[in-house]
Amino acid sequence: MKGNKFIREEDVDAKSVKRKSILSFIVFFIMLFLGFATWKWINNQPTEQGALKPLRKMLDVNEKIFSTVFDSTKLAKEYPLSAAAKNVRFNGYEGIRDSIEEINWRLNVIRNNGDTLKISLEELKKLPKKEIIFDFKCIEGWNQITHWAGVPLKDFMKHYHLGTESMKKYVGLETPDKGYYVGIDMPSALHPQTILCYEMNGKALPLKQGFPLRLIIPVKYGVKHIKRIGTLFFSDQKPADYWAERGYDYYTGH
Ligand SMILES: Nc1nc2c(c(=O)[nH]1)N[C@H]1C(S)=C(S)[C@@H](COP(=O)(O)O)O[C@H]1N2
Ligand SMILES: [Mo]
Repeated sequence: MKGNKFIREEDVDAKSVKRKSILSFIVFFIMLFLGFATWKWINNQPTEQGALKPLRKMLDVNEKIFSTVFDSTKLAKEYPLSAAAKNVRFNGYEGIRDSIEEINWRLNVIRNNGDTLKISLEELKKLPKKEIIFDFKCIEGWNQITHWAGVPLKDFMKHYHLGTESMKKYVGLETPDKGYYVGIDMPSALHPQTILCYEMNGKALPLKQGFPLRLIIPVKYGVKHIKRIGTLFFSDQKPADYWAERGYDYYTGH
């Protein structure tokens, strides 16, 4: 046997190490490329309600879990009158910048059959009045114990024979100019503490606080408490929602 048939041990090691490191390099670059491609792909997806579609899908899964876990019989904590703020904060002017007169205002309720009920503030005030003092919470990070009164949405719906409408999955509410709008899941809309509100601290709502009529829905964050309601409708599809379109959670319960 000639010496050149023998391969020295060191040579074998050096060769396999070289091969292994080339392989590692290739794998590393493939992974790098795949990571980059995925990142590119997510970024190039269309947005849906303010979030990129693949990420929105994950949010939707979260929302499903929360909306089924949400217990509509759970009451928000209520407080004594003495705890209610005298100087009530206000926040958000969307849809309420124009002036408004009570005589020109009606609550438009679109029935399932397409008819529209037009209800004046005077008529609403004849319905049983409920007061509520609760901790109003805004997503932006402030909260305040405040005092409101109006007719529970549930009682309102019974009074106006909106039984078939209450079988729908959502209530949609819009300002008269459609500048602000929210969608509420039916269990939260029919929650005993949800009111069509026309009073704050025992007086008519101030303009900034939503005169003549706003929603007070203590089981939700401030964004859902739409001020100056013009139209109310019912739907099995999620109604458009101003802040959900800008990326906030649709249900925003707490
Ligand atoms: N029409 C209308 N309603 C609205 C808003 C708005 O911009 N326009 N902002 C919402 C938000 S984010 C909050 S926190 C509450 C604040 O209610 P307040 O002004 O009575 O404190 O109103 C909600 N309702
Ligand atoms: Mo808010």
